[in-house]
Amino acid sequence: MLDTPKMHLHDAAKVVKFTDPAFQKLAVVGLGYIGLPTAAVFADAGLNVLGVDVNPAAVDSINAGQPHIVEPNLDRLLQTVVENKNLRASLKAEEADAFIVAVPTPFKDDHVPDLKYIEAAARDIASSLRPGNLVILESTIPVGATEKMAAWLAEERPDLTFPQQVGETSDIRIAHCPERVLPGRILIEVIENDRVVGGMTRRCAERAADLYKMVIRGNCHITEARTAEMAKLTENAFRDVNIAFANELSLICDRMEIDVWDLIKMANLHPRVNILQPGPGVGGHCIAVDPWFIVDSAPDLAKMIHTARTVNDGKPEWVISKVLDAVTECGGKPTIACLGLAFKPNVDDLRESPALAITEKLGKLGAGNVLAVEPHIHELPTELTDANVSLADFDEAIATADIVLLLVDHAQFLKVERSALDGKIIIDTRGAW
Ligand code: SAJ
Repeated sequence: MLDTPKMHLHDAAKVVKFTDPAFQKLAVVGLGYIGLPTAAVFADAGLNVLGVDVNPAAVDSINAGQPHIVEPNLDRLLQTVVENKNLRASLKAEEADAFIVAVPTPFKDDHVPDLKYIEAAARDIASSLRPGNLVILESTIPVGATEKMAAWLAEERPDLTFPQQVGETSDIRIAHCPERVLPGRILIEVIENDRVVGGMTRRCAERAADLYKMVIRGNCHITEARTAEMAKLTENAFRDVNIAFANELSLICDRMEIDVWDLIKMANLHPRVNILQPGPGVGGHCIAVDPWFIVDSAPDLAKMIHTARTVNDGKPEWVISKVLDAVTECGGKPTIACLGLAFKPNVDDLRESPALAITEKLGKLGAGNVLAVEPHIHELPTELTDANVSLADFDEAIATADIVLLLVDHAQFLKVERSALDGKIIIDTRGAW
């Protein structure tokens, strides 16, 4: 279970250890899970922050002091910085001293990264650039994308000089500083974590580090932009490969009639072994996506990274086959309670969620009466209603279910009375019960 963040409203202001008069106004482009907390933390440290987003509903909600995403303590922080006028949201960029771009980088159907949002953001901020400005790209990107952003900016502003043209003497400084925060702990990690700061030149990196030092407690580690790009992808690919190892073990153990969680507990007693946990698959917009950027850059070499993606992406189908075996055992049309839709415990984020995909497929197959329990949402996404899945309350779902499928180990699910599960077929994909 995630720790409850203990952040106080003005923690960010208290950690100011460096103020730089060159940075009075900051524009943050992309107000999602990373951009909005980042903008709020800089605003809380006293900067005049403009948040920019293409979504009018998000802009209106933020200007009313209400986050459009769920993240512990963000609501209180946002309310404070909007009320004290340090943060304002807009559909359009304006002049600023520094710009942070934190827009999504999805991939296309063939797993090729799609930089269209970065290009749009670059072209949007270009008209607001002045000599001396710093532009930081925080989005997770394939290697070389910072240089591409710099090229789009230069194309729009032939009157300014950029690092790729004149090196250290450029009018505009450009750096890549990947975010590394964990959803559910964003307001803590955005301040505590060390940052990898990759500059297109050394001075670019130093200016970017100067900006982050205004709010972070962690250290800034300076490197080249391409190394920073690859570092972020490597961190998530490392985790993906390690989760794939655990997921592969879970299939092997199931066939060999060994309890995989007990096995991992035993193996992890070794001082140099630390196996992660198997689950229904890997979700979220990071670990299930970023390794593909490495595969796309070096398909002939990234064999293990590719295989790990395949193992993790194959796990939902294996879970579905287990449920179908249970349906056959029950006979007729049993009630299947699918517990959890989010991509991991105690968050509301459904992006790339294996739990969602499994529930949808079970509904579509007509395997039974499929109930979804997700305490963090109020309405089912349309793909589930279209698949004849209904949203149910936890107690009601447990009471009526013949098959209980635990997909996400949300705190609420862990508190279930064991006797409530008597006589039901339990498929626990998280090893939580
Ligand atoms: N998972 C398992 N078994 C495990 C651990 C995780 O199946 O033992 C699954 C989760 O259920 C989930 C997925 O993996 O579906 C990813 O969850 P996560 O908690 O490992 O990571 P994210 O996606 O929430 O955040 C990751 C983090 N990266 C690393 O830990 C290397 C975070 O620090 C990054 O900032 C974030 O990606 C990002 O934005 O890239």
